[in-house]
Amino acid sequence: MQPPSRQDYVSLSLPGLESGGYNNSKQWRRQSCWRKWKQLSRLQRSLILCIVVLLFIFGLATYPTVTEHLRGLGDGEQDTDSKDIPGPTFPPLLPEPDKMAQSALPEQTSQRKLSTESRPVLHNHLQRRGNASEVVAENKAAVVKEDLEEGVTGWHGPLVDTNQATGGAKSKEKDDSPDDQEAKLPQDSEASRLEEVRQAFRHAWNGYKQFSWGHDELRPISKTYSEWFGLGLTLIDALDTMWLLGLKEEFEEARAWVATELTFDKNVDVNLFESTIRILGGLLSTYHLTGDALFLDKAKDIGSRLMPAFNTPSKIPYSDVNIGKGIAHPPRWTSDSTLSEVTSIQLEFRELGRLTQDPQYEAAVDEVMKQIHKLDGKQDGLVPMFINTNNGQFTHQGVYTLGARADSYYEYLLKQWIQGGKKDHQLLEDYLQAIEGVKKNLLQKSSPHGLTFVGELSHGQFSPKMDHLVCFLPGTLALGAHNGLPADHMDLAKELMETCYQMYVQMETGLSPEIVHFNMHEGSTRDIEVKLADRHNLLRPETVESLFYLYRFTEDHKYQEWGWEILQNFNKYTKVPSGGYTSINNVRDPEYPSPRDKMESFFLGETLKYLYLLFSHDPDLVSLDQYVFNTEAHPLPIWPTAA
Ligand code: DMJ
Repeated sequence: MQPPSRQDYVSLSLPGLESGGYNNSKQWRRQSCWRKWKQLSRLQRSLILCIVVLLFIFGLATYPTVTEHLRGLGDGEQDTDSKDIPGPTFPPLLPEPDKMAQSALPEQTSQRKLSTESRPVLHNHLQRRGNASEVVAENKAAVVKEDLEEGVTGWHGPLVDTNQATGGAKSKEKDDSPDDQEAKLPQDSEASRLEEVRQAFRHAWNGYKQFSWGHDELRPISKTYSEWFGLGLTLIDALDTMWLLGLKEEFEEARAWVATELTFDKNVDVNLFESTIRILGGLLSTYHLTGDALFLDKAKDIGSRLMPAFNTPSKIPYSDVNIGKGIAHPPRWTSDSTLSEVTSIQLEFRELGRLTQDPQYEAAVDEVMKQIHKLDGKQDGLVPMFINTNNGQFTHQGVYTLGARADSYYEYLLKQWIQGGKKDHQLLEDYLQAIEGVKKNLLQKSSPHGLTFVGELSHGQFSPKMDHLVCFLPGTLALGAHNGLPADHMDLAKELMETCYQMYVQMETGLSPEIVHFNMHEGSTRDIEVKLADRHNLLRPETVESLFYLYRFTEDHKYQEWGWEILQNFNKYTKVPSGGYTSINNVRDPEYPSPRDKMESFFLGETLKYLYLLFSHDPDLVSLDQYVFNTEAHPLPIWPTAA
């Protein structure tokens, strides 16, 4: 058969393409547009120009800074050399839930010293109620309409009278004297606050149980669920929280689901980092707290199924793995992995390696750290946000942040050093250098009140933008100081803790937005600005996490008070009457914070756990000298020092 001749094809003639090709075509289109424009009336032209100008102004007002366009999943970090791994030995198991719940309802609050520090001379949200943005009012109507169309009738703002109960928000309108503080801390405050967290957990759990049992995340407003990996993410993330809170019944029903329903033999793509910190971390931690081998078996299963991620030309892991097929791949649009994601899986895989005595796990994650330790492209210990899985080189160089895509790299440098018995000097050096890098490049003071904050650097240009995610840093700095690192780390931790608290207290709902920008110009009237696109709150844990560390190490009750206020505001603005808590769109509108209809698994895995630990006066309830928390708040044992 003859191949078709050129004439067999249909030929299309387009005006402008026939005689002169692409350039003439463009010219033709330009002329045609211009003719059409001239045919419009003056009014029509003015209207179009107005719309273009408005769109331009709106675009400028909401255009994301340095890293926001790259924003996505998590954070990360770490490094280490292979070590001699001693046979598994465990720190003492914690008491059974019932017993623990009782021992956590004690009487010795008076032994603790009361803070004599006065309150920060800054704003509180009660004083700023009138400042909600006008734009919010416009948005509100649209959202209410949308919710009504979806059949949402149960949402309202306040559910809890913030003036009730002990201490907290009410007294913030004046500076506290020591007497005031004493008044806020009756003998039973610890017990009642712990019970309040348990109630919050039960409420969240009831929503999950009713509407999303066995699925990944609760959508509490629409009373359904969302699936991410299809692995019961919230249930697994919440296991050790239930154990620690003494919620035995809830724990047992969740355990039964893990025993009978949970299977990883599924044709699903999971994100390596997220499934490591939430699932592998959650199972390992629950195994250590309970001694129940079911959780270790499940941890081994998911751990081995994640390993194909490390089969890359560079040994820098891909972001995604199909755990059923054993095939890993990068995201569709790039062969890069996120820095924090490849450097915040080390605590978990190292522990899995120790428990199984299988060297492949630690070797794989150590290799990542070794490569990153050696790479060029860091600035004073600060790392770029992406790394290429083919050639193992940093990409998108010149952008440095402690927020999304880099955060837990710094956290895991310190925590791996602690996990391994403080022997790996390379990890320690990288951590110390990075903190010096933060001080030199990213630390600034706001105006007018001089809040210390951590901004971002993009190709030499400083941006006063700070993610809520950065609020892990006060806790990490305090943990380092507790482990013998320079005392000025603790000073910085306290300053940043104050800033993170102000990110809550200066909002009308008393809840922090996802991102803030700090004013640095003399004459500014307020320290913190929030862009329209950044006003959401996802029920994130970082601030209450740091409050927990700060309280543990200083015993200053003000940190408990701050956490108490935050819990009350979560109850007031994010609790959904039919069950569960929801992330919200607008922390600046106390009348209608606009629910997003999602309860992230970390609200149960992290936020409520850290609040519970913050309100407990028992330093042995997950001792920080025996356990190190992974970046999803799952405690893993600090390895016994080899003899
Ligand atoms: C969690 O999954 C982890 O804390 C992670 O390190 C950062 N993001 C969320 C919580 O905000």
